[in-house]
Amino acid sequence: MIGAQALIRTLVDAGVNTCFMNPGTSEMHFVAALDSVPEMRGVLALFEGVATGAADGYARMAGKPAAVLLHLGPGLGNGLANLHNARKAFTPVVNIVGDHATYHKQYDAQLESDIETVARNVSSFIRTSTKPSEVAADAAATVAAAMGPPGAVATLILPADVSWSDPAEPAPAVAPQATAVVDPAHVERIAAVLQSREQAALFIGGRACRADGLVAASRIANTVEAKLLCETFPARLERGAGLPPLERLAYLAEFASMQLSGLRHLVIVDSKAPVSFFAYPGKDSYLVPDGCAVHVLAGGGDDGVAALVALADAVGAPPDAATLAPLAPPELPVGPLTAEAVCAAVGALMPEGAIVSDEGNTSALFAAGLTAGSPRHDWLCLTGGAIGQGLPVAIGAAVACPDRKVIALQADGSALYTVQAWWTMAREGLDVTTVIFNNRSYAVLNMELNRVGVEGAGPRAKEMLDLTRPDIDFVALANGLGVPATRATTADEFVDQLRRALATKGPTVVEAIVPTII
Ligand SMILES: Cc1ncc(C[n+]2csc(CCOP(=O)(O)OP(=O)(O)O)c2C)c(N)n1
Repeated sequence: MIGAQALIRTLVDAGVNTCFMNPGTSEMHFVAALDSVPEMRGVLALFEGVATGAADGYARMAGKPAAVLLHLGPGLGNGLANLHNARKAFTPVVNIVGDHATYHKQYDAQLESDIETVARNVSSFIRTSTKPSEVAADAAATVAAAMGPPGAVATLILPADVSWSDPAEPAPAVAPQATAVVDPAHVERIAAVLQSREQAALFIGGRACRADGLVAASRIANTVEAKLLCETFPARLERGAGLPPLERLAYLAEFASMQLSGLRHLVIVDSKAPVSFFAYPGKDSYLVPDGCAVHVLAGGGDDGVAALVALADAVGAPPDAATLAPLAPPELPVGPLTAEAVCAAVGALMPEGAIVSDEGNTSALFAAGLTAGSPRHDWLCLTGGAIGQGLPVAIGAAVACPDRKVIALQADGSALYTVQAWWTMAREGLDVTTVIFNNRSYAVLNMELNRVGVEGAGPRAKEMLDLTRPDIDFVALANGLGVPATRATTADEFVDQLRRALATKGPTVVEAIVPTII
């Protein structure tokens, strides 16, 4: 076996059987080895940010990592923003970056660059494989590092000669570390704090946002009359009918401060104390109110769900004390097409088990409320604030869960960072309906212009936030990339088109022409 074959076989044996890629010359032996290890599914992306975002979406839904294959430093750089989002989501990603052959590096050829420096920004683990006989063990170690806990981006740099040389043989999987059990005495201490009945909130994130964590958290909140909040952009939130509803912390610090005001205790599970997204002149960055004590029940390496269950029992919460949302989808909208009408239609028509990739930005402001009573679904957020994640994450979710409908709620500006994702959806026949909110603007930045204290912004500044001249035709873009698409300008048209898109198995795009909400 050559190194590339042993590497791919090792990945498959460790459960990593999907690789999102955009390869180049230095990765040709990896590509060729796909035919000798047919259990590995290769998925071609036409831009590296699509591949990295897809790996993020895949692992959020599959609960195990995908691999990514990128071409040297420039390829890694192109994929960096979505690796950043994956890092913030604590998503396990096996990030394989091809490099020049070991003996070629000294010549500083055209594509030579410092890959490690680029990788360091997002990776919790970096290894450069130096021998074909070691590449399989390196791969097994990379998978284990990615799994954490918590999950992380682990980077394996793969020189071309390590890939093409023999002898190499597969290595056994390295057992990932178990999550740590939270000390029962710590749970008891926090239970006592909550039983004091001073104003408290549970603030949950990460794995605690899944059904079992939510049920335990809701039992606690109801029993001790605490608030239940989750982080602003959870990686994966299970929600809808039959699950506990909860408030997400608001994006705008002004609103987040209102949600947190008056608290004496904040109990954090698999998240961190809330801070403002950006600094604003004269405003607080740290959002925990003065006089509020922060108690970390469980961190990312701990079993936060088990800790929540233990805490629920410790405060004497009955097993059935959780609040469960009723099935109560909104009415279908009529009249003019607005962002709110789009969200209402999505809430009314969403099928059971849908997966929503939410990069609707300002236009999706109403989506949480209007889908709270929809059938049970998963909600995937923009964890790291680096836009261009929504469509790639939708790809990954659809590859991981081929029997579930994926709905990408997608703002127009953000869509265009990684719009090549539609081609991969078409190529792979992925069951994704993209709803484009075409508000012809970087709307949120218009608001931020005021919030950072700019006064009297002029037309030259506003021009930088405007997406007209020319207007962008998303139907033409989607068609050009192989995805059927329609455009709606009234609520009735949108409802009709969304209904048809959701009834179609395979990728579809519905472009909604909407005014900005700001
Ligand atoms: C990678 C990256 N580049 C730039 C930005 C800055 N940015 C934040 S929001 C935004 C525009 C968003 O516009 P759109 O996606 O159309 O959503 P809208 O604000 O109109 O709802 C930009 C450019 C970012 N967050 N991430």
